[in-house]
Amino acid sequence: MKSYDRAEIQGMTIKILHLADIHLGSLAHGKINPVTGINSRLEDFTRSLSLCIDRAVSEPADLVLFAGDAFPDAVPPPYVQQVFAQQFRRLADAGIPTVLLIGNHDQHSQGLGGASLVIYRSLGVPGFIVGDTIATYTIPTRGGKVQVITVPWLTRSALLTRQETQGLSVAAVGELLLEKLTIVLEAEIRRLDPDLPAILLGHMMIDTATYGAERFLAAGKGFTIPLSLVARSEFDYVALGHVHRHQVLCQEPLVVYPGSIERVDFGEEEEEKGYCWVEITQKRVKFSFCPLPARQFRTITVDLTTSEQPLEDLLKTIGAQDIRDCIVRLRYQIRPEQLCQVEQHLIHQALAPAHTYRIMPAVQETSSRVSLPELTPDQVLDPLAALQHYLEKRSDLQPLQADLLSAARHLLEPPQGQLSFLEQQSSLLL
Ligand SMILES: [Mn+2]
Repeated sequence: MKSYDRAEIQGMTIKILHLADIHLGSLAHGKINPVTGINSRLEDFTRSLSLCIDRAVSEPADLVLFAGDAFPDAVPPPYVQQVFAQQFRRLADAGIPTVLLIGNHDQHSQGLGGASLVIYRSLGVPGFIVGDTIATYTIPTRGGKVQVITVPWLTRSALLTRQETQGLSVAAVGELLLEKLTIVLEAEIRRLDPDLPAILLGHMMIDTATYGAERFLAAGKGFTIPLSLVARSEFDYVALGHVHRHQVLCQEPLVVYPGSIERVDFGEEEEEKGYCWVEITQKRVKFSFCPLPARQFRTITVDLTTSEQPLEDLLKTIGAQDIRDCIVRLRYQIRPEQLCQVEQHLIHQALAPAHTYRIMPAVQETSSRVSLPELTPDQVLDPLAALQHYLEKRSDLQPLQADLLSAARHLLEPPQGQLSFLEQQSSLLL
């Protein structure tokens, strides 16, 4: 752990709120709130975000670090932009310095069209910094000065020229990108004032992280950064974004993903949601994860194929779950002949306490497929033998069996000296 000798720093504490992956405007699994006319999921995400801002304002925090992915994409509709601005404006009003980092979802087509958050720089919001490049900021706060290195989501166009990547495989480009990042980051680290606290704020995929839904959400394929590149003794805290599952990757220094503030999809069903509260005092970093009351997701899975009374069993399974106000998906396996026993309106009734739900029946296929005898390297079937085997199993084709076989023979084994039908076709192609 670093120690700070300057008198001005001794005894001071910098209180930081670190949040990430807001994804405001993810409307999946929502419904229109009849009272407000707003999608209930936007209200959920807004509530979680406002709880973060409430904490920052009431403590107050000396610095707020947002580690990227404000919206599902770089072109959020105005009413979603407005909600985001309304919340973050409260930080500006309270005089709390804030860094908004650019995540992969905030970038418009490989960074060419700017990013959704750059408007805050254009507006000149007091105390707001937009991190869309690798840069170091020395930020004066009520708790003293702090240095923040911003590393936004990196695309190859951020660090490499077209000539450098021409003809290279994706993996080779990734390696080159990592090489460049190492050099650029090293330069920033060497310029740090060792007497001031230093934080790395990055939107990135660290190689040791475990992840869920964002693997599928990622707009572009990114590359993975080794933990050793960011877990440097020069940093007091490494504030990350991108992975939606909260996790601490390293204790010394603390390398932390706060995770998303609301569940974005079922991939995050089991994850706790929240933000991080960090206090940096001379020689010491105090860290805590603060859970948020994010809406619950619930998957109910039941196999009814062996059930004597499928409807009763299904309703019993649903009844045993606490689904009130949850986003529910019900998956059940069933045989076709059981379908008439399952009254849909009763399932809907049972699921009514849920916030929203999806019913996903999987009807088990009963028509047995024609199976071929087990094939080994020694035992192979030529096409005619395979056809013969198939026709034997297909009683409905019995009357045609002889004709089909002779037609096949004609196709595959032409009279001496002639090309087969298949050979004729392939010679035409050549
Ligand atoms: Mn991301």
